[in-house]
Amino acid sequence: MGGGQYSTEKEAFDKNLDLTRIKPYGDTMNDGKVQVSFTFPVEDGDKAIEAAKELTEKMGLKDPEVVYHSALDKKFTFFVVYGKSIHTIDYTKIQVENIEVDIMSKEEINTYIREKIGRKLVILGASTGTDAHTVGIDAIINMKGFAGHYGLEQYEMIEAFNLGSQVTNDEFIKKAIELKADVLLVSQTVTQKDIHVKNLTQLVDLLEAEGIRDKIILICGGARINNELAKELGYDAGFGPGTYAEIVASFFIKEHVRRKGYN
Ligand code: B12
Repeated sequence: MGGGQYSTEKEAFDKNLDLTRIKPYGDTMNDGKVQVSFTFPVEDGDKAIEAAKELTEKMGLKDPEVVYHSALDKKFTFFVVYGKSIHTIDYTKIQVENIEVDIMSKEEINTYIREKIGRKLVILGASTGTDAHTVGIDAIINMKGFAGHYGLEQYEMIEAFNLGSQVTNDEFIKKAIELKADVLLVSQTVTQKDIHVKNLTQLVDLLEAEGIRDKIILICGGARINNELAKELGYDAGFGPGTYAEIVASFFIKEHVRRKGYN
């Protein structure tokens, strides 16, 4: 395997940043250095180490070095491999669907709801399906919030309900109907085997079957959720790491007003 992407040796050692051909940065520009870790379902030993090197070469890493290997069990071995990526990315062509939110303060949000909506907005949140992670949804809803940003329970013009974790989609919808929720906040943390996709999709299907999908602002969030995925799954918006209550509230109050045609 060689550095097939370079037309000249000079190019291989070019230390200038070229956004049309970015590479991982190790300790010098364009060195392409990356670290990968994985487990093979085989016994630790020379053969396993060679297999780990060959795999990382196939992944596009030049000069792979197995810097750590450890038997997890008789038949499983964990590896850490360093290598140089032969691939580059044209950063100027990358497009992501970001959510544009004009972030308002807690006070501005309360004033906006009072003046434009004239009643408290009802928010219902949960970590749904089999997902047991509550910290994310608590960060957004619970009074004390997260990282110095109060949660929605602190907002005078918001009535917020947090059902916690492992709430089935059926229970969630039942509660949404009972409370006449304006906004549903769904948290999903576990993404193994795409369980979040199945669960989030099922919620949309059930809301549609109940005939209430278009009456509700439907938002999901979690460490591996982004707006693009959320939209694809039929949600109004999706929020990832670093979200605070005021960010999501700034989005849903304006969306509510837009839909109701208030001005
Ligand atoms: C704490 C924790 C647990 C605790 C949870 C306790 C609790 N009450 O929540 C316990 C021990 C129960 C647990 C269990 C498991 N966990 Co766990 N856990 C974590 C851990 C260490 C931290 C997660 C966390 O609290 N983050 C802090 C919060 C604030 O961040 P956040 O969730 O991203 O939330 C922010 C944003 O994403 C966003 N957000 C989140 N939700 C929402 C919702 C809306 C509407 C909006 C707008 C925004 C939003 O806003 C938040 C604030 O900014 C992570 C590893 C890590 N370091 O991240 C693993 C991790 C999430 N767990 C993991 C796994 C696999 C599990 C288990 C399946 C393990 C097992 N085999 O049993 C079980 C899950 C069982 C189940 N049925 O769900 C994996 C998930 C891998 C994956 N991608 O699927 C992780 C990443 C660990 C790992 N590296 O493997 N876990």
